[in-house]
Amino acid sequence: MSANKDKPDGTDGGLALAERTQTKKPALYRVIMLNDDYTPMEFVVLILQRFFGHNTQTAQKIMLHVHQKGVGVCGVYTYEVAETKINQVMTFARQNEHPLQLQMEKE
Ligand code: TYC
Repeated sequence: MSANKDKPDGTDGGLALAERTQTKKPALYRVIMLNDDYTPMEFVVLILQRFFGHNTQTAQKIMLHVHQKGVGVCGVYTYEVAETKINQVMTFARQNEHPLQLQMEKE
């Protein structure tokens, strides 16, 4: 069976669907963080470390990017993982009474 690596779109360009191994890659989604005037910078850095696995230096860089540009990417995931992370972070932010907003965006 083809490994489906013959063409950049992941198809092999010729074999019938039933004859080839189905290895279609899942769609990916960016988790986007939005700036606001109230959420403390340290809280945003903590979120980026705890929920998105960034080290302190990268987390500070992403936080400052969002603070200055208004929006930034926390990470890229499958739909279900992105949705779960957004729900977990928004819940944690609300528990701490911060208005932090995250959104999902297809890659
Ligand atoms: N702008 C916030 C402040 O000055 C910090 C902040 C950064 C808030 C990123 C949200 O997604 C955010 N305290």
